[in-house]
Amino acid sequence: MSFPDLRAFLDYLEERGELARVDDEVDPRFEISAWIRKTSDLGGPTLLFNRVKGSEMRVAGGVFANPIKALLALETTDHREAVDRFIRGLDHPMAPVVVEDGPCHEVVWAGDEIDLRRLPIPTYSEQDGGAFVTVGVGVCRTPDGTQNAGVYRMQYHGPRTLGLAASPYTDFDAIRVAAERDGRSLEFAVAIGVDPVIHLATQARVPFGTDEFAIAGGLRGKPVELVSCRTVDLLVPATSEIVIEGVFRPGIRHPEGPFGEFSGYVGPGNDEPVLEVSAITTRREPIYQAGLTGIPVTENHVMKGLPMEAQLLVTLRETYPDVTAVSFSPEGASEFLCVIGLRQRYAYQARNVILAAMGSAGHPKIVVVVDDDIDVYDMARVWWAIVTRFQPDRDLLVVPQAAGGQLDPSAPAPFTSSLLGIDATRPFNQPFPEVVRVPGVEAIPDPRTLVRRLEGRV
Ligand SMILES: Cc1cc2nc3c(=O)[nH]c(=O)nc-3n(C[C@H](O)[C@H](O)[C@H](O)COP(=O)(O)O)c2cc1C
Ligand SMILES: [Mn+2]
Repeated sequence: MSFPDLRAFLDYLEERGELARVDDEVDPRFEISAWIRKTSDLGGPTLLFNRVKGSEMRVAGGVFANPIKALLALETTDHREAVDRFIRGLDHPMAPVVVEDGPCHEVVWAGDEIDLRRLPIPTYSEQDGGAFVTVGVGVCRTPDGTQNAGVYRMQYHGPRTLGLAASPYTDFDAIRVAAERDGRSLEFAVAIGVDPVIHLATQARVPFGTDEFAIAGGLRGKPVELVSCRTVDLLVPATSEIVIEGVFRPGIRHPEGPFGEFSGYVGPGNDEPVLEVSAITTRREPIYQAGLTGIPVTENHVMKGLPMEAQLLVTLRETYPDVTAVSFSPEGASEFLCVIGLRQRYAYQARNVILAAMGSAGHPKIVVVVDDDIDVYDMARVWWAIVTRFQPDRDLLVVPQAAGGQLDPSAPAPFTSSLLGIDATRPFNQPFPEVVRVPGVEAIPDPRTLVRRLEGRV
């Protein structure tokens, strides 16, 4: 099975008790984000807002409110299985196919109808500079014509203009900077409300020139269907709920931000490029997809974690096949902290693995390596390994200044950070006390399933 669109995933979540419908009217200014904040903090359901102030459209929020949703997007509830599936998708990309027409063109706004105020674009955090499109899939072309897709926040500036802030680590930024250097305009399209697998595919830190829709195809086991945009030479998922098309003209800037960031702090405002909107198309009765970014855990962290884990595992294994697992846990904002499992084969191997991870495209700030008996997804066990297998004077690596530190308030300068490596593996081939074991734990059922629930209790 694969999800043809966002709606199919929302149905799938509902069947599993992972979706709640909110019938009371909600305000796109802070109220949608307050609901998403609450459900994210409780590990609760995805939300479908049926009545949104000032808009005809429904809004889905918290589609990735907690880590289980990313696993469900890959149709499993097992983290390891989800990573394996992701790696298979990366290994077997499937080129998208172009179809003649698609639901995203059911409604085409013409002339004066093209007005971003008709979209229920939320304002999320108190300190935000305005309303932001936060989980649209932004599509453009590399100079050789390959499509590139990623998620970049876009601020509402006016009825036909949006600002975009992309970090220098993204392919999009490299593409835009090159276009501007050559004095060329850059065509761009944003697809809002897509199959969740497409969202995940955009978050793998894959090499420049990789078509993220092909990775999505590999993940789905079925090519993504794309349709041609109306006013730009780009292809977008045919079943997108809403598509915004436009162009970035060279040299145009407008103040953008501030914005409540994935680090959990307010990110500064800057002069940023501006998208001139040339078309907006939607499905019939479209569902706008909202997404919160803020203190972990939010959907921003959940969308990033799993794809980054799969990609770094593949990258590290090319040199170190003894690496068994990688986690970018939400506790570390899914970017700052990386835990790596290793089946040691020679002395000090963990340290080389730490350096390789520090040099990877995810730019982690803290890298911990543990033996492969430690579950890297279980921070309680990771801490246990650190406190019992790691000696600060012997097993600590500090790299003074390196690229990294994206939106880390402790960083001395933007995109600069010192890096920390923690070798929490047992010294190779040296005596070490045996780990305590309780026989037969594997055979015991989950006692939580045996609890008798009383009506009305959570
Ligand atoms: C919800 C969400 C919001 C994001 N917002 C931004 C953003 O505003 N700017 C940015 O540079 N990256 C942002 N990212 C990360 C990029 O989408 C990610 O690095 C992606 O791989 C970039 O793709 P590219 O390298 O092909 O351009 C966001 C990710 C998520 C999940
Ligand atoms: Mn890319």
